[in-house]
Amino acid sequence: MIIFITGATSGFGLAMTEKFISLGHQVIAVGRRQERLDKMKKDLGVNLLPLCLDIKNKNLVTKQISELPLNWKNIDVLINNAGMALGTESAQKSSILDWEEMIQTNINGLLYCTHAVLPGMVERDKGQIINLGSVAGEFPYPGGNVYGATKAFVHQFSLNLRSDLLGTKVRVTNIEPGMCQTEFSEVRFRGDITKANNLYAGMTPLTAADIAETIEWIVSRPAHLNVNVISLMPTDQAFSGFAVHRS
Ligand code: NDP
Ligand code: 8X3
Repeated sequence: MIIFITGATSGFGLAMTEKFISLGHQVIAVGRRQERLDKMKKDLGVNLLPLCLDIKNKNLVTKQISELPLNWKNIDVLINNAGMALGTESAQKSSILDWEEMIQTNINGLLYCTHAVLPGMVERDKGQIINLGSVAGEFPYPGGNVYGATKAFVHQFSLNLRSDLLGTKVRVTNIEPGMCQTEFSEVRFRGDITKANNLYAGMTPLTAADIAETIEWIVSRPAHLNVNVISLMPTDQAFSGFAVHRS
């Protein structure tokens, strides 16, 4: 299979790339950091096609996907994984630039990739799209404001895609993980490694390997079965009750 993975240079994307290559698939690995892509190419070999691409750039996404080499063109699986949270400040203290960056990446970037790949899947009547949502798209928490809202978009867009694709063999899944230790929190806390590590202190988070295994399971389900949504959390994470302010 040909598997197109955005955000392949770190975390979930890197773990998925390694897993799918080890299973003999071809992987198109997308990320912005060229040096990481070069190292991946060296480590993973001919079944890896590195694509240095910022998914926020609509024209470049369209161009690079339309110019894929012939033997890489017929994408079987699109994994819209690239994304980020920036900050945990309350909405009234947040930076509008952070909000825009999250919307442009988690929503617009995902849409550009989907829009470029989906018509080919429908034409071939075969394909699978897996979107990385989050528990933050379902459950609110302080400081989750725009990040959670972008993931709520991913949830509903995934379900709406299924509605449009009924009658085709194209499948869509939204996977919604909870806390998982990758570079995610380093990005969220702007490189403050201590703050990022403290988030996982005294608990056992999910790992990128857990997500890669789950996605491999989704991809290997038979063609008649669509996994709509998967929500998964560390056993050490759960929900909270309503907050009440008392004066
Ligand atoms: P990482 O920070 O480890 O990886 C994020 C990846 O996205 C990197 O490879 C980064 O590569 C890439 N990326 C970011 N922006 C762009 C862009 N504009 N264009 C192309 N690539 C981009 O985080 P995770 O692996 O943890 O996160 C992956 C996804 O999972 C995200 O959508 C995140 O919101 C979601 N998620 C994460 C959870 C967690 O707790 N870790 C839980 C739930 C969901 P580069 O910088 O090279 O471009
Ligand atoms: C990230 C998961 O629980 O940190 O999407 O919001 S959480």
